[in-house]
Amino acid sequence: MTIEKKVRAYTNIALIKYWGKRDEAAILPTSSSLSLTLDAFYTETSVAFKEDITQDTFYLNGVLQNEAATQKVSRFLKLFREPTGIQTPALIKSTNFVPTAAGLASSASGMAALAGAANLASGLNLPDQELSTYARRGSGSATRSIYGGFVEWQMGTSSEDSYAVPIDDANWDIGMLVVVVNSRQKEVSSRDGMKNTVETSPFYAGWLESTAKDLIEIKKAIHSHDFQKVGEITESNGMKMHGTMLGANPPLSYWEPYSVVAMQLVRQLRKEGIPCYFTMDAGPNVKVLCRLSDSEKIKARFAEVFRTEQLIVSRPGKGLQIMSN
Ligand code: 2P0
Repeated sequence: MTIEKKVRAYTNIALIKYWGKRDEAAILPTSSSLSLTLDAFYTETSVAFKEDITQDTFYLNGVLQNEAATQKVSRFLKLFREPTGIQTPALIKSTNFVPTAAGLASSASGMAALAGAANLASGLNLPDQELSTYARRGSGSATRSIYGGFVEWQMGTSSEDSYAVPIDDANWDIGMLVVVVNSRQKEVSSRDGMKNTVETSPFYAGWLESTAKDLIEIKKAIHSHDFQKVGEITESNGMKMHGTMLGANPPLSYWEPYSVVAMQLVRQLRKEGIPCYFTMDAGPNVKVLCRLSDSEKIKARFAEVFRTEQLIVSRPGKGLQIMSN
């Protein structure tokens, strides 16, 4: 008998970015990072070890997945099988809850939900901090999705101490507008993009030095609820990460024309006295950090340029949730 519980994990957006590994296999980062968990985008996953199936079987959004996708899950489940001795095949059911047309299916929420469900089903019952090191082995950004609000992923010194730490519950008039510029699958995965950047960008040493300072400053700003400072550091840190990519060989850029349009609109809104700041990840979409109380006003201005289905406002999200079946 295994306990089949659904676990929900929310995605997160980094304000201080993770962009590079020092150990590819263990997914150990070259720097610490810090994110905001969002409640508008999440994944729900259940894992059940079953005697009546012959091999691991993975359904995503109700669709049986092929061997490659299933193998990725099986590789991850090995982390839970090894310490428990469980050999039984697993039935994994996962659903991504992403507003229509957003195309923001995320490895952060996906791997964090899988880690949470496997933790219950295997009976390993790791505490959250240790569970975050397991989620990390699936995908770096998943480390941070174990917790809600502002979360730091400490780079650590080894696989055991490279984990997430909750910093603040973000329950102080913080929100994010996600501007979906393009929901197509990206051409260069973040895994490949960051590897190439670490190996070839002459700006990388400067990035490491600068992001370490940004992390210290943003934590101070979060603790004093200084929204402007949090926003300024976020915008600057994201741009510096994209700067390292432009310096890579071959150069890498995830921006599209409408990404720049969105960034310019953020700057214009600031000129008009509405505090908001942008960040971008390994794709063309723009995330606007704002006061939750300003979010509808900001969304209305973006709606003059973008379709409303491209604009999703989110509040801060919670940590892993065990759902009642
Ligand atoms: C982040 N990104 O901190 C950064 C900023 C994208 C840009 O984490 O190779 O899917 O699985 O560890 O976590 C996206 O990379 O990469 C990411 P892997 P992941 O959110």
